Amino acid sequence: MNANLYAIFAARFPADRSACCIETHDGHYYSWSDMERASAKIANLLASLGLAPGARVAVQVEKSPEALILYLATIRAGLVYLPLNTAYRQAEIDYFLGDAEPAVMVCSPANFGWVAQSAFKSGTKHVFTLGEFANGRNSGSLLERAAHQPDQFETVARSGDDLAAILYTSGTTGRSKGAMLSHRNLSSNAEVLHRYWQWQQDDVLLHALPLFHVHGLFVASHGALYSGSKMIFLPRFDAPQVTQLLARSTVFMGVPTYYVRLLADQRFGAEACRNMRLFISGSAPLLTETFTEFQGRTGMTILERYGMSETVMLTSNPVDGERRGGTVGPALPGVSVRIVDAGRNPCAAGEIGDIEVKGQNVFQGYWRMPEKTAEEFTADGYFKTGDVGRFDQDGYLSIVGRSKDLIISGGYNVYPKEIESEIDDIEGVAESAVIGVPHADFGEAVNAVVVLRADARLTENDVIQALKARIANFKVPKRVHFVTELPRNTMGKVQKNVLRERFG
Ligand code: MLC
Ligand code: AMP
Repeated sequence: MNANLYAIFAARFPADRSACCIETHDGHYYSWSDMERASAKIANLLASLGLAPGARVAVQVEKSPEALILYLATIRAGLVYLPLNTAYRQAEIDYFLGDAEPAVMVCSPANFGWVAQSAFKSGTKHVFTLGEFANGRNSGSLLERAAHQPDQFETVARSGDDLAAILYTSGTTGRSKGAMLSHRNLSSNAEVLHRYWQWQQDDVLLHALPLFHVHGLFVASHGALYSGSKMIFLPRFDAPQVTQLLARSTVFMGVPTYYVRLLADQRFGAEACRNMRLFISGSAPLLTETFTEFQGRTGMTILERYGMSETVMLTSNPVDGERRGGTVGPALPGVSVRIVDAGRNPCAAGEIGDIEVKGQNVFQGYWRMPEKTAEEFTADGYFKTGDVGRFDQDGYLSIVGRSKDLIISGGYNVYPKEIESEIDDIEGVAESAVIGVPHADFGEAVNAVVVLRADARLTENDVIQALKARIANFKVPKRVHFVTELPRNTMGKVQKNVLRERFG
């Protein structure tokens, strides 16, 4: 049997291919047959480039049904999909292109000039654009090129272990690492979630998440594709629009910020949710206050689950059975999750330790980093998540912290080390420390604490503007605090807890 993820989805598409697969916020409909034909055309175009098996297709485009079709076409053609956050700036893109050496890069028309330059410099031969261009001219349009291709394509045979996607996740030390996910990693997780969350073909998913991370692409889109269910696509999360469209939906997924923003609108309540079956939250901790307020306002209980780029989904609260606030539920069927202490001994229920995981969902390793990969796995094959938690007596997991120095802001991961090196490169900065502080909307906000050189005259705004030119906006500190020295322990390590207490 062909283990290609696309073949697995296609075998489950509704028998009536004229049914709606995607409806957009502005009233366009894409049938299942449109998805098949349009992905065949793009797959034919990609195949015509004569790429080696396993070649990477890097994509940094705005969200649209065509972006999802491009993803499906890439998988269908047996190539490896590499999605990139639209917020990434040139220096970040240069790094990904240099590290992943994609054969193809697809970007937004507005970025074509600089992206093409970066791509050609790093040896990427094919650069296409996808999306609308303000002044009508669109060099390298992928859709124009694909329009002349046949609308039938035989999905390339892949084994379960072949790579389907690489997702870059930032490293606690140094640069980002590409997590390599196989067709089986993705299909096994889609299948488990389909059953566990009781997806039905007549479910309607309101899709408001970005398409370049696990949550929007592999959890939300895969859920609907695997179940043959319709999606209502929003280009981005917008609370009033979501409130209005929930009446025609049955499933919604979001990061905790989405729920905080929905609740901030007094018009949001039980009436808006009258048709809803399931609200799912993940990517960052959902505060118990949000969980409880949501229950009070809507009569519905948010289902919280836990996952990461390297492992897709690990645990989830149940659909039937108790959904416990402050927990991410039990391990999913077929996924083995354990907690170990500092001596690597298993922890008893109630004891806090490191969370480790094993299963078909766990990735194939970091792209071209065999040593780093080896470090992150135990001798008996468990992946060290870098999260810290405890199981209760009933096997429900609570995440209580992280052993990795990571900030999660509005569901996006920010690694302090990366921001600190960017700040330290600014003329006049002696040293810096980056911390996460509680934030009502984003959960955590990035803050920087900076020590200037004796003669430097930098302001908070100078630091912020310098960073905005180099790194994605969501990584830029919301506040910059100046101090004369950083607090250190006897080993010389910066005491971030002291800084968090002072500035949080
Ligand atoms: C935008 N900004 C952010 C931000 N998003 N700053 C910090 N954290 C964020 N998450 C910046 C903007 O660039 C802008 O900067 C300012 O904050 C205000 O923007 P906004 O208009 O309020 O932001 P908005 O466009 O509404 O975006 C917020 C958001 C978005 C929450 C809707 O960030 C979002 O969709 N997050 C979802 C992330 C996600 O999909 N995570 C899944 C990862 S997968 P300025 O300077 O211009 O004012 C994963 C695995 C798993 O973790 O388990 O799922
Ligand atoms: P990413 O690398 O973007 O895939 O982010 C994965 C990280 O997000 C995990 O290692 C966790 O730290 C965090 N995460 C995901 N889901 C949850 C959740 N429900 N609660 C708390 N943290 C979460």
